[in-house]
Amino acid sequence: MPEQAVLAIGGNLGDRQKTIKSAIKHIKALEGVEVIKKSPLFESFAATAEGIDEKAPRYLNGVIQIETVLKPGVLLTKLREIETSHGRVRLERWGSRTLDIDIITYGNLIKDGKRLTLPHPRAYERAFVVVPWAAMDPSAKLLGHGSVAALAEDLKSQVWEV
Ligand code: A4P
Ligand code: MG
Repeated sequence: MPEQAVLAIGGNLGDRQKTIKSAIKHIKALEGVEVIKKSPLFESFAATAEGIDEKAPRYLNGVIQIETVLKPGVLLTKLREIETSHGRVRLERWGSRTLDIDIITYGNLIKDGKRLTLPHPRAYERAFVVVPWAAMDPSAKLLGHGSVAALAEDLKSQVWEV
């Protein structure tokens, strides 16, 4: 049975909009994955290990809803390949990047593994995830945190539509 999953896509280096569009195209092209819905894109200041950095390049972020027959670990591997083919290099955690694709939810799966934690442990507190998600799907729920629209309401001042 296919599962519904929500993916968060973002980046703060290069032509951000072009990269996100291309990433979605590559996700669509994956065998066993269908893109069901796309959010509008929102801009925000970089969240770094030291807090919000207004001087760092700004991020552009969006989310998509997919339907997939791929297992979550396989999906993560495929998404990693798409990141790499779009120039992603991993230097430091939360460092600037051309493209980051995170799995926010995968069905109702709860998992805390070495490679994969589901739902994404920081999604609920990130404006750049919940605001686009609520715009895409006003009735969405995040396991353990309830209404995504309610989470977005509290955080919406941290992001702006471009
Ligand atoms: N991993 C565990 N669970 C997941 C999941 N559900 N989806 C592991 C994707 N990956 C998951 O990821 C680090 C590790 O998380 C991987 O080994 C993977 O197996 P990464 O992509 O290599 O590094 P990262 O993205 O720097 O780390 P992380 O922890 O995913 O960072 P976040 O929390 O996603 O933050 N500011 C703005 N404005 N917009 C952003 O999009 N993104 C980040 C990254 C920081 N600041 C930002 C933004
Ligand atoms: Mg990531």
